[in-house]
Amino acid sequence: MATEKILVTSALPYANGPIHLGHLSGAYLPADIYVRYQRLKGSDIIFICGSDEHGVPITISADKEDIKPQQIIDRYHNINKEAFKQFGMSFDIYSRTSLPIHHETSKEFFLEFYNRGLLKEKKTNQFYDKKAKMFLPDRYVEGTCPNCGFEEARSDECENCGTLYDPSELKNPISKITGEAPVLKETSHWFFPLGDYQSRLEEYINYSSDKYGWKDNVIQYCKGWLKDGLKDRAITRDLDWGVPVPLKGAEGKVLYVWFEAVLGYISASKELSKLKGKDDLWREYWQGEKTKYIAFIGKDNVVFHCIIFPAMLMAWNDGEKEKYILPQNVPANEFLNFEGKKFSKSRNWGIDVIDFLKIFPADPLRYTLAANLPESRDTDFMWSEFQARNNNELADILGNFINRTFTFVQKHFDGKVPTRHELLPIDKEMIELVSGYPKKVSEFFESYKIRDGVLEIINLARAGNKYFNDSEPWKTIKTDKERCATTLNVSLQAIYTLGELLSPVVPFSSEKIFKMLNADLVKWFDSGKDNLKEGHQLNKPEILFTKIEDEVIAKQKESLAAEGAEVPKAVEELITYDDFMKTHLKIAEVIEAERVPKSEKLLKLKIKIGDEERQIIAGIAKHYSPEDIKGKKVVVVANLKPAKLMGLESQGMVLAVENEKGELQVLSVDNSVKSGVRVK
Ligand code: B3M
Ligand code: ZN
Repeated sequence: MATEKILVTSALPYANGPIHLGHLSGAYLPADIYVRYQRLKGSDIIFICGSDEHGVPITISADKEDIKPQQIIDRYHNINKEAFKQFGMSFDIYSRTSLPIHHETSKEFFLEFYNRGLLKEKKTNQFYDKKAKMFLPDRYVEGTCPNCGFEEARSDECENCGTLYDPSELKNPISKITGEAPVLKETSHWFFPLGDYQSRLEEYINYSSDKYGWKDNVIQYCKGWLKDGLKDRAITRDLDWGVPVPLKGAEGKVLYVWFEAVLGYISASKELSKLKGKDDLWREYWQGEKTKYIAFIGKDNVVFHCIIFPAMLMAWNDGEKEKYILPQNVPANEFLNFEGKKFSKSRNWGIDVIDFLKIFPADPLRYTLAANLPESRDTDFMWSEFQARNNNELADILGNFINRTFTFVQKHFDGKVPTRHELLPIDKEMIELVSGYPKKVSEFFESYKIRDGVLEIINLARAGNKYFNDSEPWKTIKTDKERCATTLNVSLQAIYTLGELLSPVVPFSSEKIFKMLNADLVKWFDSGKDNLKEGHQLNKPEILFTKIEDEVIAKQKESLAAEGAEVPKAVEELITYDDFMKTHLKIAEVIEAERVPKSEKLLKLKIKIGDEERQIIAGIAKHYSPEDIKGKKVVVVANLKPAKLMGLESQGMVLAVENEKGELQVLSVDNSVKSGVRVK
């Protein structure tokens, strides 16, 4: 059987911020597990990713910080590249769309379509901000959705009801740059005739989803788009950051970021080829008829990967040049939420990968995310689950089985693989179970059920533990050394298999297991056989997983509570006097204060608002000792819904400001003001 050629891409993250755990669950970890598994199988595979460095998300981030887009992309490209590396992503290349090779590739596609007369130039009316003297990209305009009345709709698309409309239909538009009402001004753009590909796309999606088992969520999403009928799509924008439109008279216009970002997969593959010294290598994957192309993405990117990108490739393929293959499968995931809520940068809700890995090793995170991938519905990352999966599954089941076996062999068999003697039914069952595992897990992975595959592997560790217990080697070592040797031999072979099957999931720990086994990995389907020879010398065992203490988790939850609750809203909206009066700000006297145990940030305060006593949990412990704050007259929000912080009820909020050094100062008044007085 010829080795299979596989091309795998993961969505190119925008280089406008650090990636968080949600990104990993969507498009990266499942892809990495799949690719590592395929490599073990012996497949000829390349794994492509890189930063998406154009488009409005980048310019918005640059505007916010008042720096150049280039500085933004340099910063986040490096941060994200490093985060992926520490997380163990095994990309063959992590490229960037600002590279010349990408600009050339994108222009080549545009010009191919343009020269063949495929593109239509159309005059459109676009929002223009007179004060900022610029055309406003979609995301810079907000208004009321003409369909559902949602008030924060974008200029051409409503996030609430999903409707796409013409900007002229948006009600009460406002420029996000100046806050003024923009005017519609004529500009011209090039349109890709997406509608012309409707029936071929339907055929492609029906055929591939049927033949290759596309996920239901993906099919439904595509059908929704196709049902509405595809229309021409503008593939240029008035913007000064991006790939310039390669035509005379098109100054100030760039290619629409999504038109070129998907081509980033191709240009990154070209760069990889250059680095390998074989300039045409990329063609073997992108233009080899027998290659299968799998695109891993999150659900918000489905339309671009299942409809627009395939249509672009079909359009290219209608020409004279060498033809590209289309995605064979697009196993898009749903979203991962964080402790019950959406990840949110502005509300400081969630945790970035780079920060997470400063505190915990990558493998427990990989395992926890893998065991909970949002493959068919949204799932949650919970700190408590992370701790439980690490402590109860990785440390207690897997780590324990391996550690016990190794320690026993060191102690009683000189660290050499013991001889296998007569097999009893219990041994035979275990051997049979182990030998069937590579196939079993492979079936899950091949059908992109990564989560089920991972959970299945941990079942093998469970079975190994049980086998060890039921065989009671600590007894048989005294009564029947041959029996004991057999048990350990079978256990070690199972550990070998486990180490290999786990290698795509927890690669760092798998490497340690193989170091302990003093052995190399074999091809995936050989890993269930007896791979360790009798008498083979093992290395000393090392600890694979350390338990995570309650305090460590409590600290994470606490900083989340403190941050998630206190970040101010970025956009200043005007409110009426009545709105303001809804907030009851009152003077309160702090009568008692103490630290919250196990927390660095929180103080438990007893306060009096007039005659009324209350408890407030305040995130000020780093800046105020209990003595500092006691006796002060502070300003509190008196009608805030009670909330729990570290299990303690907080009945209100103490107001504070941050100075330049990041120190908090509680707002207070002198003693002449009576407690209970309202601030207005
Ligand atoms: N950068 C959107 C995202 O990060 C976009 C993906 C591009 S894939 C070619 O969700
Ligand atoms: Zn709407």
